[in-house]
Amino acid sequence: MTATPNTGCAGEKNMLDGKRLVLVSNREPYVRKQGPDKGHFERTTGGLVTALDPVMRRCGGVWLAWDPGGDPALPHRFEVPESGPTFTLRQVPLSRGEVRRYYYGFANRALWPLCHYFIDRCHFDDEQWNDYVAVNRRFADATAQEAAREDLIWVHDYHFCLLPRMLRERRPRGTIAYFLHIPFPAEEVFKILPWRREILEGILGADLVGVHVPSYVTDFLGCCERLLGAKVDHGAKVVHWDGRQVAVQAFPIGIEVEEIEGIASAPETASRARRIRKNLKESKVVLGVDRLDYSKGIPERLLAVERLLEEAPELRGGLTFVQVAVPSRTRVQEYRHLKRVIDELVGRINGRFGDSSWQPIRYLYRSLGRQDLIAHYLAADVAMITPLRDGMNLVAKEYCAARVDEDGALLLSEFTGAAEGLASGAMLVNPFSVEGTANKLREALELSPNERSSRMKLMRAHVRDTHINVWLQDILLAASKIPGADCIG
Ligand code: GDG
Repeated sequence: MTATPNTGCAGEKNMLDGKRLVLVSNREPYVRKQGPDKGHFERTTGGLVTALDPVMRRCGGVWLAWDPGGDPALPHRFEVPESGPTFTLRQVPLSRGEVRRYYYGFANRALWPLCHYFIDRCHFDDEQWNDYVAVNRRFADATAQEAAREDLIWVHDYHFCLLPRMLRERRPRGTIAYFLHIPFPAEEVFKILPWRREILEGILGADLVGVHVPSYVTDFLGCCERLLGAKVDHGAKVVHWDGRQVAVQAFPIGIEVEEIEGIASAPETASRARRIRKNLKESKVVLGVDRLDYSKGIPERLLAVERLLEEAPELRGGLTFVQVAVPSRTRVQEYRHLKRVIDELVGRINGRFGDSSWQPIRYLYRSLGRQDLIAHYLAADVAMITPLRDGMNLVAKEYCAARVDEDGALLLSEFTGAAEGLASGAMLVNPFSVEGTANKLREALELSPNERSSRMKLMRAHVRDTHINVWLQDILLAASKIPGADCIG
């Protein structure tokens, strides 16, 4: 059953029935500013925070997150956001060594590449695993301190696969939900992980396991059945484990559509979009926006743009590819290497085709302000969102929400969760094929205004139907139906 979009706070609060939401994620929603303004908080960037901050602002409760390099002697509970506090941020201090081994190590050099099918990038290291266990345990203790018996505990993402089980040991009758923001891979890939059993058992401490799309549900159930020997009801999508029933469901995450539409409709955003186009000499604009991550397929995308410029010389001088790459995980070797690869490719392509008045690639290695980002969405003729693998991809949805003018084409990788819902309007591509992507890009650039508009209308309708409120309410509804739930409903 799907909730009605935009019922907002009232619907969610009813489902929580006065109980609190205790949310756990690695990334903090607000971070203390550096420099003279130190002591104040600003919101962080990234898919998870973009999705969950509005939820917590509406529902209230406690959000536990890491404090990397944090001093355990300093205060770790704050009311946020500063402009009008609605929830508590509880920071869990981690030492630099723990951050190195748990976060940059096991989470981002074992689980992240594994779940995104980059087997050759996986590093399995016992020390990193040990710190992953220790940090999950620290969070289990902190969460148990914060959560009353009847609260709904909601654990997020691959950093905390062990946490549901650890919390179950501390709260045998508590209600625990878990949501994985990245893909759950096929069994043949997942079984490579030396700690596959511990990870599955950890997640199965939850009552409700949420993933983005049905294929991840199928893969997770298959792993529980064949790698753990658990009894699985594939029809009901339930794992029988440890005397409990664990429901596994797809909840495709969405965005706060009105926030984006509001910014996109503001006259200043439209005039910023016009300035962007003017600065690009009114050429056709193709846009990529990603964290700088190998899963996002940025080099492959650059190669496709290069191929198109080779094959369609008439586009030279009249097409600009703008790539916004937000710095990410810069302490991980693979990410530093990727940055060098991209720098070199951009240089090579600009050197090869550019001249004193035109550069085919504009590469912005930084995070843009929210309004500037949305102005870029509005300025683009084509958004080129071609990850090699992506759990969902919120940028694709934000691009459609921003197109209040119902214009703009979307070139979307078939290996994103977003492709399942946006397929009717997007042009789907296999990003591993340079030639195929170049051809599709050309087709996208040549779509008639009518075709662009009818495709965009379909995609905007889907984005509205899968609003972040729908995601939240569907999860709360599913949590309220957990047999024997002490909380909600
Ligand atoms: C993970 C999963 C899943 C990006 N550049 C700027 C900026 N952003 C914001 C976007 C968007 C978010 O970052 C990126 O979200 P994605 O979903 O595209 O990707 P991940 O960060 O990898 O997120 C992903 C997501 O979790 C949610 O479950 O969809 O599959 O990998 O919101 O707007 N924001 C600003 N400036 C930028 O330059 N202000």
